[in-house]
Amino acid sequence: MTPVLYELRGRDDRLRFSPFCWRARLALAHKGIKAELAPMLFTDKSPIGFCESTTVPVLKDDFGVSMDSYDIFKHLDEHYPNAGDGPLIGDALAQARLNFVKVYTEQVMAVGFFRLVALDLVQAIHPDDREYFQSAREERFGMSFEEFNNVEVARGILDNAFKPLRGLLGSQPFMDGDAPAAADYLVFGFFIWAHIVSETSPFGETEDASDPLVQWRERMMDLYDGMARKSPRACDIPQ
Ligand SMILES: N[C@@H](CCC(=O)N[C@@H](CS)C(=O)NCC(=O)O)C(=O)O
Repeated sequence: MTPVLYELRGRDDRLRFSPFCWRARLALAHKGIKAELAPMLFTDKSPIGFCESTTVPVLKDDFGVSMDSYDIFKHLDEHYPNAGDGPLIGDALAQARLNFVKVYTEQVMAVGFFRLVALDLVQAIHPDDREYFQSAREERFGMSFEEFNNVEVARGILDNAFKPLRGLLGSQPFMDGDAPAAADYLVFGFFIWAHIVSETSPFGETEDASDPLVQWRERMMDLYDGMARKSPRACDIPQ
């Protein structure tokens, strides 16, 4: 069968911004695997009703069903080890180190991105999903989106969170070395999420083209025939 990647869609079917689904998309592109992209709404999970998951991405292929972005990396390495650009993760030692990148990304950096784009994100989400999404996240954060969305606070978090990335990318082009792999996709998922839903830059009012992190983001945008750069943004599609 053609592999199918179930992913979140926004108010327009062309708006595909989920950071976790982007990880899976990039991992499939890395392996040179063409998948069918199947959309899902937060409030209609029937497309993934065949499995236990309540979240996307979900990948279904000849080898089974994988229900989490990180598990999709592992699944692809297990079943398509040498396809495309080779391993996403590598050996057990590499995986143990990658776990740190995942935790750092989701627990430190992601919060900054979320506080930067929360209100724009709600506008990018499908109208049927807005109330569900906003109330679930407001409960999780213990504050309204109007309070949570704070560009100054967000940039403070991101300035700190970006320091280790800049330190690394000052001496190598990708987080995984000379070429991109799982660590790059784990982190970049959040950059492309913010880029698709919002015009607010994570770097401040002006971006410094000599910043190694800005340069890395541009390289990531260009990967696989510019798939991230070509992805429609909310600002390009009228409400
Ligand atoms: N651990 C999961 C997280 C996936 C996740 O949270 N996906 C969101 C979309 S960005 C989702 O499907 N949420 C469904 C919901 O909140 O009901 C992964 O990395 O794949």
